[in-house]
Amino acid sequence: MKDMTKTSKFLSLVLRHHPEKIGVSLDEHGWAPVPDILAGMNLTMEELEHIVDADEKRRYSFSGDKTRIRANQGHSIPVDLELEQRQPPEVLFHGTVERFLDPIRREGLQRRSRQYVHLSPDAETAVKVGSRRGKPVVLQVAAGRMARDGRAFFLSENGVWLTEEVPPQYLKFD
Ligand code: HQG
Repeated sequence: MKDMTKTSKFLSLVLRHHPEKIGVSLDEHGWAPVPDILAGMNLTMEELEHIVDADEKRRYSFSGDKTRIRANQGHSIPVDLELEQRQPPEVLFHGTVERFLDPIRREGLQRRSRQYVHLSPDAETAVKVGSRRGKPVVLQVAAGRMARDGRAFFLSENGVWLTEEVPPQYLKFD
């Protein structure tokens, strides 16, 4: 089977940000019809199944009957993933880089182009997230305290914690 990394990245782009690039539309819950993805990306069903199954972060899910596919998190387009609010652990982690620290100290973590701020359940995962942009810096998030203060948390299908913003008073920078 051909190397699917590039194809998987393009699938993320389509399912999270730009379905129109291949003429696909997502429904309100983020689902795209599988036949449209296969045609638009020139893939066989076997290749698409391979991308979904081999993905180390479990970025994608098929519907039960495999007629639809969606990204499990990371969207910039507004979709309702129908996630239930969940009680987070006391501490969550966010991987970032030095150059963002000043604005983060001032404004807290903002979702930027995405629908939510993404938080990791452990420091190792946060290191990987931060490393995408340079030398990683890991911040601790007082998620338990945020939840007690009435802020909503959601857990994506693939284990990423999501929340709308993290004001600076809930962040630990060392
Ligand atoms: C930073 C990947 C300045 C934030 C990952 C981050 C994750 C601020 C960047 C998922 C800021 C946004 C999401 C502020 C936050 N001022 N910078 N106030 N608040 N930032 O890519 O969390 O491989 O949208 O620290 O593994 O890096 O794509 O978010 O550096 O799970 O599946 O602004 O994407 O998953 O960047 O990554 P992103 P993220 P995939």
